[in-house]
Amino acid sequence: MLQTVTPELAQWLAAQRQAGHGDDAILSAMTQSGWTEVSARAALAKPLVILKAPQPTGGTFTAGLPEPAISEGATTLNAGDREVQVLTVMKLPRVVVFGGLLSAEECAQLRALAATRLARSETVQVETGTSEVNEARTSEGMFFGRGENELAQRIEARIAALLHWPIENGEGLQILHYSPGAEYKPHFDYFDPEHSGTASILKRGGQRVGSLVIYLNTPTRGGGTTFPDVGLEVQPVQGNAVFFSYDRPDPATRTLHGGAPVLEGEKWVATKWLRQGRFD
Ligand code: PD2
Ligand code: ZN
Repeated sequence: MLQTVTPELAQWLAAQRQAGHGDDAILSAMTQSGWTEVSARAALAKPLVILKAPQPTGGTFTAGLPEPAISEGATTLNAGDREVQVLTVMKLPRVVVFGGLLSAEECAQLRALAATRLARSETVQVETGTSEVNEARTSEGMFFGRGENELAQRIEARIAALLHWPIENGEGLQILHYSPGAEYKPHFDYFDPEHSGTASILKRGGQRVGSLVIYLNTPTRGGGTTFPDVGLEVQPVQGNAVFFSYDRPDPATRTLHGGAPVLEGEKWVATKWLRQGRFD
């Protein structure tokens, strides 16, 4: 019988290793509990599977990660209804900067539609899974419901074509507005499995596995998106976007990132977060 590495077994294996048990001891424990030696050895040889956090039950998840199909040396990509430039590509963290994802008119329309609905941005309260105002995030924001209007539908379809990820797995577009001095301190976009509020958040669509931050204007000065672990700063230019993905909710993905303070002018972005499964 084929024996597979379930999330529970992956968690058990990780705990054995953390406790300092060597592969021989783990192998022996597995064979004593009914594993064939061949299957146990195969399970032990799958480090990436083992590192993955256990996934919540009750949902079907899309395999793999969102990822643009960039053939070697390509400078443009087809995003369905629009051609998009590939400006910067990084492997770890997986970061891709796109040029011209939105037109100037689309940026202006999103800003205008969001303007009357802005409220002080909140962050997720890790213990309970609810949201609260936080000094680390001094922007104001709002969420469009997924597919809420024709513009949101068009942009969501374009993102799905660009990143090869189902529209249904995306959260609604979030619009953020930063005034001079406002910032978003470095953080991870995934939900920390150690926090007690995470389990309830994951029931709806599972983990976040990718983020796309689209710049809706060009601030006069400041407001770049920073990746402190790798010393990268993406300058906010209207219509451009920065994409990054994370295969597990772990700092080893090096996806710590922040919105640097806006020094002059204002900053508008639209963020699209992508989940493992349907986000209904
Ligand atoms: O506005 C940004 O540059 C930014 C930076 C970090 C946005 C987000 N995170 C986000 O929306 O998660
Ligand atoms: Zn973020």
